[in-house]
Amino acid sequence: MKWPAPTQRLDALVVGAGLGGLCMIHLLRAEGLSVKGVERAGGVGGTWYWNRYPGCRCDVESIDYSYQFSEELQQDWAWTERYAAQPEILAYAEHVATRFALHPLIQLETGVRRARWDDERQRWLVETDRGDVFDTRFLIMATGCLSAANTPAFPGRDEFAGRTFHTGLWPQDGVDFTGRRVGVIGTGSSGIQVIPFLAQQAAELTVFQRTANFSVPARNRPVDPDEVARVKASYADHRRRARQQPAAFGPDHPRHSDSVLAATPEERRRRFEEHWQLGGFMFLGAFGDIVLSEEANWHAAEFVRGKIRAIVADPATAELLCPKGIIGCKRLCADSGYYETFNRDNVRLVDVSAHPIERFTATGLVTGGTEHALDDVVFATGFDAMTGSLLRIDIRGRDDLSLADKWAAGPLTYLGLMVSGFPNLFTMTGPGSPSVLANLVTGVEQHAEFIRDLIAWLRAEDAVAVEAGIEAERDWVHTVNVRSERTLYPRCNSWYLGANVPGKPRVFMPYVGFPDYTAKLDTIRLGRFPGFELRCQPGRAT
Ligand code: N01
Repeated sequence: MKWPAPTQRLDALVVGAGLGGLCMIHLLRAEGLSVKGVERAGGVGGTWYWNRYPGCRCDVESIDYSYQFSEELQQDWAWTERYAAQPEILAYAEHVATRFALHPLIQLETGVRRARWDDERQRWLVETDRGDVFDTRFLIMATGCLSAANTPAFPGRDEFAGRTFHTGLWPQDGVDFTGRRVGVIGTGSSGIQVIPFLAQQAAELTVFQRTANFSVPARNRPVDPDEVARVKASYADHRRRARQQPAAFGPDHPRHSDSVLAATPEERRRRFEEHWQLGGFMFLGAFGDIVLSEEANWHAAEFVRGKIRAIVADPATAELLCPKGIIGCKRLCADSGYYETFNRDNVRLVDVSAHPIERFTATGLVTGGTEHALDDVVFATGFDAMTGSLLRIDIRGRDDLSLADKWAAGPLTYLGLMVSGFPNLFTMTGPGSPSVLANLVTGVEQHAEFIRDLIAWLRAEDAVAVEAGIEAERDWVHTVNVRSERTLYPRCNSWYLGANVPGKPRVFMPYVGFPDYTAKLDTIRLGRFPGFELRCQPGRAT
């Protein structure tokens, strides 16, 4: 397809104005680059713009889930809750965009359709759905890891006469479910957060569960002013210690390295109970081998199943809610009253593993030959994670190679940051980086700083393009695979593996090991970017 003439020339185009894009734009502007952001939403905030469903909140503590690039910002901003709710994080993103004067650089309601590398001019052409054609030296994809909503193609979906919603595309003005018969499909983190809220409003709530998930109470509460004062007195030190943690948060969380298997039954129970009370991800810190050994994992899983049986009054419902698999293999959920919700008279659990959803009708949906009458359906069916938001754009690198073809058997990157064959294209928190396995604000900031430094190096060398070397990419993909194989992660059907999207290659996408990754980036930076190859202006030697 022919390309129209460019409408704007830039040094850098950043796609996406979530927490990654905002930080990237800020850092590149400070380098003196002409930079612009495009964002398909009507405002900044990314994930936190779209996921407005009731109950949506972060599962990383607010003191950690925030930027560290500005000491003034982190001192001034005051979180109200231990785990911030969606409106507060969205307000934070807005505050950052205003405080650092980023709004004028961001074009909203603009989605990127296609991008093509022009090897002769060593520049990208990028076309949007608003008719812009950007001619840019650098193209930074800050499109998010969990931003391409996944709605399964259920037969007859269009026949349904009621209202439908996806948790990841929630209406801006909210939804009133009072007096309605509501169905929720999906019991991942989003489902587990929204279900208790829907249950309070709806006349009847039917939860369609395919796989039971492990969830630990989040134990959200207002922030403790003494704790905040302590952290703020030496925030830089808190951040430094957080970066040394497996998931880049909670440097003061109790974490044990001993084996479940070495503990007596009493000690196991005591430790699991203590960490259940701490809440959320902290449960997995009860012992050192919960996500490494299947036998150790079984004890942790069995403890949680015991909790579910104790909370849920109806034994048959409790059994259906008890997950069979490995705890922590899929992302552990953090809830506020999820299991308790099934003790309400207006809530019903339908197992769709035994009897999958056959089809929608005008008035509901059918499982195992039974029609469930519904007014509204909420899809909490997740995302085409990590690669979806990139592959929904037609991206073509050198020799017209498409990213979709390059990644046909799974994503290939160097450090999750660059792809060989795609010069000057950067993927923030891309597959092959710790991304979704660590605090994502720290992750995007780390990538924004690295991309800034890589571009500064390129400019200092008087080069015009940088690209991941093919060998560096191959070795890194191997490293990522070896890392995940040492864990229990590849042993379940998670979105980390793309297993939730029919036809998606089954490859474990994130890199396991945030602190090692940080050390690796530091070494690469100090060593003048081995694995990255520079190209000078045509006609000049490299
Ligand atoms: O999506 P999911 P999510 N028929 O993919 C079910 C982050 N997040 O939006 O498990 C029936 O986890 C599917 O069933 P199964 C967090 O990283 C964070 O909930 O595939 N059911 C599953 O139950 C999280 O992990 C926060 O068998 C179908 C559900 O839909 C990630 O986002 C909050 C189906 C999808 O679960 C994604 O979470 C929210 C079908 N055809 C999200 N297809 C916090 O910070 C899918 N399902 C707390």
